Amino acid sequence: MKFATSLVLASAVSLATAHGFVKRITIDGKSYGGPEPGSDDNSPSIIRKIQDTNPVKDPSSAEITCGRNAQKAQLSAPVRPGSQLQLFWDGGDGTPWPHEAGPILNYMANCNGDCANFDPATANFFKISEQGRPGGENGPWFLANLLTGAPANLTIPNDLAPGNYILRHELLALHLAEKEGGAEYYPSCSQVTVQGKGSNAAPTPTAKFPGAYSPTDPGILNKHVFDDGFQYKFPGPPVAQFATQGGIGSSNSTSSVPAPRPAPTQPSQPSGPGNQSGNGNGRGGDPDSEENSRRSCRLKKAEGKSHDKRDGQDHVTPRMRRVAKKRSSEFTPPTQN
Ligand SMILES: [Cu+2]
Repeated sequence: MKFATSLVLASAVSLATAHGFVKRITIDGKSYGGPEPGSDDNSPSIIRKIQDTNPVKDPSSAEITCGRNAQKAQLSAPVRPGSQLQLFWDGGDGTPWPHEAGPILNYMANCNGDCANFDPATANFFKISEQGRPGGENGPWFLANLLTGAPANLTIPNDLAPGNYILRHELLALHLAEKEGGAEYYPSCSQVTVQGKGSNAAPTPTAKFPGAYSPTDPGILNKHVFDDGFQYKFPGPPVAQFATQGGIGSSNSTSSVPAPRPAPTQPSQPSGPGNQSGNGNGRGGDPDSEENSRRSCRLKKAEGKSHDKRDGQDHVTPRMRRVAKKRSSEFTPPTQN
């Protein structure tokens, strides 16, 4: 009996493969591919290669900096203040990114020289943007856009001084965040060279990775993450402030980030300032819409065979939970005798 159980568990674990990695980045329309995780591909890239698509689970581990066993990359892509980047995630093995709940956070740090030889473990990272729920506290997360293959979006801050920088882009999946150690971190580092005439060479505040996050931060461990009206508090330092420049018309990078390219499905795109912080006043998409729920369940079904068996509650939306709860309370067990 016990033997049979562990056999089942073992086969379930062996099927757990895909979570995600950054496969490609476009910068002002120009595309830069990256290596497959764990591959032998050592061709020059701006994206630092990671070992596999699994999440980082411990924010105090060295992996929190740039991902699991991240390798240095040889290239650096030219950008300028205001450059628009699109980061395309892949679940591995041709599957889409699988998790819909959680924020997207973006940081940069000066390499003080060539990034190709830079160890970012001691770098001073400043946050350039953070994205929660474009439609407000009950709406879907920005992360849900990625389920469709749409990219994450960010803008190089106005006024950022020229130099070589590590860009630390991170998805923080919260589907298991009700339990300590449940949150999943997916950091991805790329190397960029900022050109132009920006003057801010030392944006503040800064933080280190590891160091910036604690496993008990309210944006990382939270029993209420799937409750109606949940107010999300982003982990890490506040977004660094940048001077207004160049006519994008905003005093900081939080609201200077342009609206992401429209995704083919929910959630709807943000349209005003504040939407990037996750504390928008709008009441946009309905997270409990039948369409969202169906889509999520379809996804769960489609990937259930190969994805993430360790994560028992993977892809379960609040609505799915409520429905399940209701069903079980309505269920009358048959009389036994
Ligand atoms: Cu995953």
